Amino acid sequence: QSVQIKNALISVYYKDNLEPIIHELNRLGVKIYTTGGTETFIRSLGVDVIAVEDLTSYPSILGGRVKTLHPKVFGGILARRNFDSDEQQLAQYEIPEIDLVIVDLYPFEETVKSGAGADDVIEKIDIGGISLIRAAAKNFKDVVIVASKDDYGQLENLLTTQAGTTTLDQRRTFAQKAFNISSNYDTAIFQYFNQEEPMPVFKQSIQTSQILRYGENPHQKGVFYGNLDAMFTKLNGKELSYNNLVDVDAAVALIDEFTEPTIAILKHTNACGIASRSFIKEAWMDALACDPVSAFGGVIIANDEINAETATEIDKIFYEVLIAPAYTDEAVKILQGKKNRIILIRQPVELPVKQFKTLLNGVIEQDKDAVIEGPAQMTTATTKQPTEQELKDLFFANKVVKHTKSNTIVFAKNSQLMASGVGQTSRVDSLKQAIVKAESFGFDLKGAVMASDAFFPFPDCAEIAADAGITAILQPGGSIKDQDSINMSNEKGIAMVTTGVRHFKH
Ligand code: 93A
Repeated sequence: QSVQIKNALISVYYKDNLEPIIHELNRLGVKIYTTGGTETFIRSLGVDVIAVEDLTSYPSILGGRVKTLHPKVFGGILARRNFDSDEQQLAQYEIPEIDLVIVDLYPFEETVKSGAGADDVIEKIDIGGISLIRAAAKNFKDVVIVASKDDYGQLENLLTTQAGTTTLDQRRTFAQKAFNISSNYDTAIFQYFNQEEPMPVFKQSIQTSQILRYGENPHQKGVFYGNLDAMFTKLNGKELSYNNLVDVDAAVALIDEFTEPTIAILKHTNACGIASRSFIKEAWMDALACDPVSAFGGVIIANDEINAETATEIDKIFYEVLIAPAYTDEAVKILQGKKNRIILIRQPVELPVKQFKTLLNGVIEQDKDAVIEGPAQMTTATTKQPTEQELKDLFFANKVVKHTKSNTIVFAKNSQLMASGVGQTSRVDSLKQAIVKAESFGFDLKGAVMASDAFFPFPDCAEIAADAGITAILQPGGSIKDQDSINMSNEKGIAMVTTGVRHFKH
């Protein structure tokens, strides 16, 4: 049912961005009730309001601790419209119906973060505001609740396009958001009081949540349980989507393998470009060169500060998310030019060491794959020993393999990804895909190395790789037919090392 907004109650801590809504409400002839500070602000815009004190005939008392907590306020929010006894009582006690509530709560978390003393923090536990939100959300059948500054734009839009009316669906969506806000608010208060160690797996606490625009596809709902604000500072762009989050997770895991300046570009959790260089700009240029086609719309991650010259280059392509530990001021200015691109500063935060996934009628848990084998763990199985450079590149390729979907084949040369074959149902297919990709982007595979996430059951991969120009291969080993692949490598005059560690990623 469509409801016309006639009376609004507005009580906001931060007054910014409210102005257009006030003018719109005023234009629509909506009567506005407000608390003290909000009253002053709205009057300063030249719009008339009714002070809550005049409605309740009570002043704000206890230093503001009790200002809206009164039946004359809550009655008008909670009364069921077209419900005889409720309407009678409203008339009897002279309570106006409130059909729109706008609240911006006391900034509790912000006050905690600012390092304020206990008394200040306690004073910032909002009681009246949270009650207004819960009451209005409970009565969403008749009342619109806007409990976040983020929704001002949407409200303003509704006010203008629907002439002050709202649909039941719209009110229910606002109510859902409002309960998300009130539950997160109370969780933050609980966390402040809670002296116990959080669950060891989730040091960063999964007790906060964020409703996502949708899940993997628009017809799937999605929620993130966790605290993204603890991990990233957003400099630009919209909210991370479900798919963004999945890719950002993969990007973070991959980049953490590298210590020298490195940039990776990911699509659908797989690297489509990565390079390590002495300077971050070179790393970007060589990561992009790997596959500039796939890079479009990707997630980019760097482990070093992004400077202006690197930002200028990155800015030339369309990407979804850029993550780095830092940016120079000039770089930020360049990157902020495109308003939809998400730019994040990554904060050093300890991550869970376990992984979970729902499966059948339960959940499976495992340790994250935290192992990476260096040259010391590589055993040469062939007559030919890999050169120093090949060993270095095998190490590089193995790190990429570990974070790429199985079955995986990765080609690398000079600490640059040349191509990979990802997620194929046979390893030979992955290898062939990698060869085609490398050639299509003009790479000469002569002298490049190859890493495989799992062993070779047949000598075909060694043969095809050697014929394509690969000079050193890394694989875990462990097949009963290992010797066939080793013999093939010897026959072709290339090196093969085994690591003993498989890196499946499904
Ligand atoms: O101290 S409170 O919990 N007691 C109340 O009754 C109450 N009613 C609204 N804080 C209360 N509020 C909060 O006041 C709102 O959530 C908002 O953050 C703030 C707005 O106050 P003012 O309009 O005086 O600036």
